[in-house]
Amino acid sequence: MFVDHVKVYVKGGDGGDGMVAFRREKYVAYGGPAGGDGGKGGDVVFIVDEGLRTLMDFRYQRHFKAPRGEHGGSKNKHGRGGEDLVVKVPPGTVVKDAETDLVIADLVEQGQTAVIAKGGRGGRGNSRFATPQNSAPELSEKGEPGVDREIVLELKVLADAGLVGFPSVGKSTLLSVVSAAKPKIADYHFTTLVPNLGMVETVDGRTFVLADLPGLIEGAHEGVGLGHQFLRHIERTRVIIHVIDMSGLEGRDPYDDYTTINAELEQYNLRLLERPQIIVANKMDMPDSEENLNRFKEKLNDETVRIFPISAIARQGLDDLLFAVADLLETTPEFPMNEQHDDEEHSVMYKHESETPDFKITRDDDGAYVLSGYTLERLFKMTDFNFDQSVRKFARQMRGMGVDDALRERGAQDGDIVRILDFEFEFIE
Ligand SMILES: Nc1nc2c(ncn2[C@@H]2O[C@H](COP(=O)(O)OP(=O)(O)OP(=O)(O)O)[C@@H](O)[C@H]2O)c(=O)[nH]1
Ligand SMILES: [Mg+2]
Repeated sequence: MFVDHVKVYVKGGDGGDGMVAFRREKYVAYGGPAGGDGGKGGDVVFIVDEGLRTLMDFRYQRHFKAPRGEHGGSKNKHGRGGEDLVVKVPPGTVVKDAETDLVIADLVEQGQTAVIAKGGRGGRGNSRFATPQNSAPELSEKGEPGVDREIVLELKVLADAGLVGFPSVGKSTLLSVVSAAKPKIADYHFTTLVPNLGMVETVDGRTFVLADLPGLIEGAHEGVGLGHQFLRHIERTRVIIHVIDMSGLEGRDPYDDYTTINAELEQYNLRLLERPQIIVANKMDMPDSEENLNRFKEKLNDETVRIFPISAIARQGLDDLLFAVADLLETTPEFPMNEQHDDEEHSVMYKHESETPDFKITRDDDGAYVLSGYTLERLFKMTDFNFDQSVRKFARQMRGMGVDDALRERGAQDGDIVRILDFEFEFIE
């Protein structure tokens, strides 16, 4: 089992801005407020799709932004909400916040969804701010910014297909030329000591996980060589790719290899032989291979068994082989596992509301006080500084949050510069 791992940026859509507008009717010079609200920004939503097995798609697309809400209009017309951006993930995907490492969602079951980045709400139009004291407010909110964050997707992967065969037949070489995996390759036996996994993508865009297993020898089922513990890994694969060295360079007969390995699989566990098997005749670039393959076919004497002649080293015959594996995987159900399932907690939705303070004060080199923090910045972004009333409202809200007191405590005095994002103003007592 290995962990597929990818970092992705997600952003919920910003809310649409609220509108400042007034009714204009015939014979009415100056009507009441009529600015509509902005629409809500779309959420970034992840949904489990059983058709996916890997996080491969995320290697090509790493930014996911939901659309923003429409701005409010005049005549109290509300902006339309942005549509949610729905992103498919394979079952078993754990979503973590890249910064805090906290789990945002644990996506297990087909169709399960989780909002990963919420869209901002729409800003309110000026109609909503009308009061008896202020019946014609020149005041509206901008849309709330959508949540944006870097996340890490993790997927624990089990192999779909496993490479089995004698040592040095070229299993690791094959894995290395059909995936990004970099297994150790050498001309001595038992080069591979632990299984390697790689993700394979066929030319027509299908993906599966391929395991390269340590070589098997006679007696493997009884614990000879490295075989035994790794036969367990084959138990979890749905298709077995039986790699045979056709060169005959090691002095063994390819057909004997074939029967010996199958006997091991059978003796280890009867059910292993129930798995569909694909035969790969490797090292076809060597002088005697063609002849050996013909002899192998004669001995096998079974026209229904498909054999894929390849040269892993020369990268020949690979596409057809991969198509066949992908086809077979599509029609092969999962096999029940003999061992217990990993005792991991499943189907729990974790939610961690961060307990960060509303704002933070730091000092810039030039002595300016810098205000930051999600809540405060959000308030700032929602303020339309074109309108005096909005600015005054923002000042009131800051005071309410305790910003003024905190600045005073830090030593701010009349006329000192205070900065929020790229905006500056003076501190006034
Ligand atoms: N001529 C030729 N040599 C190959 C080919 N594929 C692999 N080899 C060579 O065979 C040797 C063994 O290759 P590996 O990929 O390490 O074999 P393995 O099956 O993973 O071996 P173990 O990990 O020991 O079980 C290396 O020297 C490879 O270069 C091929 O298609 N043609
Ligand atoms: Mg190997």
